[in-house]
Amino acid sequence: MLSALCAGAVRNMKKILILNGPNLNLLGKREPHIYGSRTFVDYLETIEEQFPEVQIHYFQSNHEGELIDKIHELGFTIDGIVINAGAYTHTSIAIADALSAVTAPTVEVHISNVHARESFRHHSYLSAKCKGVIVGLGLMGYAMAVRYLISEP
Ligand code: CA2
Repeated sequence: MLSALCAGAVRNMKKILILNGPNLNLLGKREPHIYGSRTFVDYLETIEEQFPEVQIHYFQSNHEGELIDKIHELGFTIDGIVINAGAYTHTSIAIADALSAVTAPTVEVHISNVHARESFRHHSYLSAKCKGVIVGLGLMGYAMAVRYLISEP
């Protein structure tokens, strides 16, 4: 009985996919002046504490196809996607197409203020497929995106 109740509660939890692209596995280990000194796995614990009512799925890959496969795998069943596609943001029509194909609403996040950096970082192929974009607010941008996505009816 109790396990049936627990299973029901888990089924009713909102589910969010956080997707990080290439080189974001180096967060906290290199270039702290740009990306801060915290690892993402450490920050993920903060997000999970902040949103105990949300099931967070986290996936990081340095490979475009793996990111697309994960969007296909979860993008029809979850409540939202938070994506920082790293440098693929500025190059990948394929990831943009995958986001268009699935039903989950998406928020694009960038840790750094891409508009204050090199001009090749100013254009995103993904933004037009997203509900919104959060740039330059550090890791907090991910929590803000989750907050928005779980507030969606
Ligand atoms: O600001 C962001 O979040 C970016 O998506 C980060 C990407 C960059 O290509 C985008 O233009 C903006 C790069 C991620 C590299 O991450 C590192 C983290 C630590 C050390 C080295 C790279």
